[in-house]
Amino acid sequence: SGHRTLGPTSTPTHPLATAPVGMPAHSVDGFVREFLHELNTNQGVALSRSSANDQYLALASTVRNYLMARWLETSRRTREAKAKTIGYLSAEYLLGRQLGNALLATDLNEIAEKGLALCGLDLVTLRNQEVEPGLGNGGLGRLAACFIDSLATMDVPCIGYGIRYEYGIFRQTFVDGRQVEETDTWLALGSPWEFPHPEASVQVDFGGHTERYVDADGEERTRWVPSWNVLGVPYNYMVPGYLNGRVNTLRLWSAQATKAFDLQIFNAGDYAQAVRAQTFAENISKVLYPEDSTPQGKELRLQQQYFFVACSLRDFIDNELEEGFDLHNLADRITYQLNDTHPVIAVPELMRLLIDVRGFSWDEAWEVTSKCFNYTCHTLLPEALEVWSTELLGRLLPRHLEIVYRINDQFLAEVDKTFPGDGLRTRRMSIISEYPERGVRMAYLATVAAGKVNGVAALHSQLLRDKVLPDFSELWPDKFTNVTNGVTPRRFVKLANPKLSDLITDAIGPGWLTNLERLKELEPYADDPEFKASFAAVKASNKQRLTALLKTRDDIDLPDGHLLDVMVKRLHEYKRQSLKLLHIVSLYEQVLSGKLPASALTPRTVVFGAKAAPGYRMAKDTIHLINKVAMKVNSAPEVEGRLKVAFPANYNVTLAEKLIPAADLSEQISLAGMEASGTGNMKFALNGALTIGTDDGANVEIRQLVGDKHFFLFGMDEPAVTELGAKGYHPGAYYESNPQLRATLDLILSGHFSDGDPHAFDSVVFNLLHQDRFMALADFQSYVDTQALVEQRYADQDAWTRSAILNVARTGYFSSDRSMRDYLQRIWHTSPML
Ligand code: GL2
Repeated sequence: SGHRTLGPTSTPTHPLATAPVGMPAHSVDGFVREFLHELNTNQGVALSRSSANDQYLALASTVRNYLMARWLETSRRTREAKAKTIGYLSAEYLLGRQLGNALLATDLNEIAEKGLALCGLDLVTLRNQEVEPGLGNGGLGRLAACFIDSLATMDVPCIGYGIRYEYGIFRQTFVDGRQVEETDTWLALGSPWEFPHPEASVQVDFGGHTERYVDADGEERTRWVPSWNVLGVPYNYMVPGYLNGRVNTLRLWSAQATKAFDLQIFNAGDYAQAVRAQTFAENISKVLYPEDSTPQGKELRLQQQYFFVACSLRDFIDNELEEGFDLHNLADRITYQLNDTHPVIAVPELMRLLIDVRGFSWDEAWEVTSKCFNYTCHTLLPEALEVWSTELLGRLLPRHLEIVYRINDQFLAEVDKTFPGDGLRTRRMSIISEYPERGVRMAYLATVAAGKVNGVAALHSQLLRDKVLPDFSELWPDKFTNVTNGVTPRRFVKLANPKLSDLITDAIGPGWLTNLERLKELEPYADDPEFKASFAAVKASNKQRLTALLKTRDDIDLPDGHLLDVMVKRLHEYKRQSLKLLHIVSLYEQVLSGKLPASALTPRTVVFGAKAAPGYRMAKDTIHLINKVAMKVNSAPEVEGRLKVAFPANYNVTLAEKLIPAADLSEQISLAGMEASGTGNMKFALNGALTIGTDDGANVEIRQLVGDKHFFLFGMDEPAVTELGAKGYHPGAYYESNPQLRATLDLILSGHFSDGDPHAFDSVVFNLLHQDRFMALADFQSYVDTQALVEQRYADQDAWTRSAILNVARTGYFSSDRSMRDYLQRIWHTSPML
């Protein structure tokens, strides 16, 4: 291992060889030349014989070429300045389509549109060819993508490290209303945004055992003797800043068999076995685990985690630092952000590198390691906190387990010094859990090693201190902090909502896209009749755009003039899609039974978008129920023109970009204390939807900023939830005492939505009636009452539009640029390059 020899072997004499890399001309003509050149030389086709895919790939390469010089220059500048880099370690990056963002970052949109038109091609059609890289599950993965966008835009050196899954999040389809998963073959038609570097592959070891030996200086040392290994091949992706000339790197690792690995077996004479070995190695980066917030503890997942982390640490030391750099000073050059517990195995890996490979003493290594990491926790669900059994960890990474034990010994000694004789506390705080099996609590390991530990919204960070890690926050109060999440306005305002963006620029001038607090300047326009009319027209136009998309994409008809009520997020019991469903069934039941004339309903279309983890039964049954209710409600003459349910399959970033700008009402209805932050909630508010939501996650901060009058709050708050839980929660009591709730559940139990089969939805309904861990029945009445307020408010379109404008004006805080500023100041202690 070590530094590779790079560059020419003798002094270059051609003037171009030492000049900065060139960039194609920023003109329609230059663009057309470059595009046709790419089509002809890269795709090997003439324009007249090119497919839409050829054209897309050539277009992507063309735009890429405009970023290339800046990318190489960014890397040169960063190295030269020896600037501190953010190493963002994340198992997920939910990037969304790349082309639109690259066009935006290079200011090439108009040029591309004109140039392609001169070639007889349509930019929008080609943009729609792109299959989004879905290398994440939900909010956590999308957050990582927003953060690296913001860092590039703010001129901060950052390398995003992760896994190049061959298959991303599954493609969801519905068969008879049930979710069916298909593989996501995002690489099948080519991947123009990546640059593989097989020559820079890194070997990653697994298994085997450890040995003690005495080195030349007479020191006792440990050596890991692994039993197998794989290669990590880096694939680089550009992360362009917005119009600022910076292009950072996202480096994703792909697993391959090492030569030695199959040669060994091949020499033993078993060719078929050698080929199987290849497959075995490549399995490591084959597929993204589709569980969101509920990991399954699979061995392959631990292999994935160690694989990408080991590659990433080695990569920075060997390829980003100058030769001979003294690793005692590593923290001056990199700060690693641990995106949840998935990359936490990096902590013992850095210790191992420093001690076993670089000859550091334990104390020297800990001194460095404990300065290099910070940890972000993204959950409050106990089942989401990863615990790896010591049996598995010891088998896969025996040296790392030893190191974890020693970190724990040293840590518990410190606890004992601070709280002498408090054995109970020591046991509570141990990184090693003993029940139900001996395991390593990755969140504890992260907390012990990290300089700072943060939650992702104010309420979440408070609950993290008080409920998840109370002993740790008592021991190290200053270690804990909050950074409220944010979203990138480049993708989720400018790209997703160009018409609103133009309207904003007309009103307050340019510059707000990189200084989103400036949206405040829109406040006076909330009372400007002309602006209000334009704002409403933008919303109407976004609805039409969505209507057209859903027609072609899903053959769904969106009615005109409805309140568009949207709930899009992963399907999870704590998020309470079932509560939204009860509201729909309740409205429908009241009309059906004659309690309410259909004319009393505000015309409303509810749109769901949600994937369920393939092994999560309750979530899948809920999807089935939603689809069955949709089928019935949508064909019932009683509510025709008044109530409609749409559930387009395969919700993803691409669909989100069309759905969110069209929405009137944003559903953020998790049980208080369960949603760490939410980020969809921010995207909706920024695009002028009003929120109906609980006092949970970032909803709390959204409501504080937009004001109570412009936010529909309902349900128990977190202390009330805790109190109800302590006193004993009995969902059946709500069923007994609330006639409308009873009629609603009874209608489902009657088989009305399941062709007369009364048992089809037993799992969902009986779970609500007898367990209801997330207290949907307790919040039901408050929810439907608040929905009635929504309808009253919507009846006054002028007041609604005013509130929508104020939502936009007051939510600039939720730019991920602001989140990054917070991390820079309070956690990373570094600043943009100037
Ligand atoms: C999540 C939280 O559930 C969500 O509330 C939060 O907004 C995001 C980003 O911080 O992280 N945690 C988690 O495991 N997933 C999330 O979306 N998947």
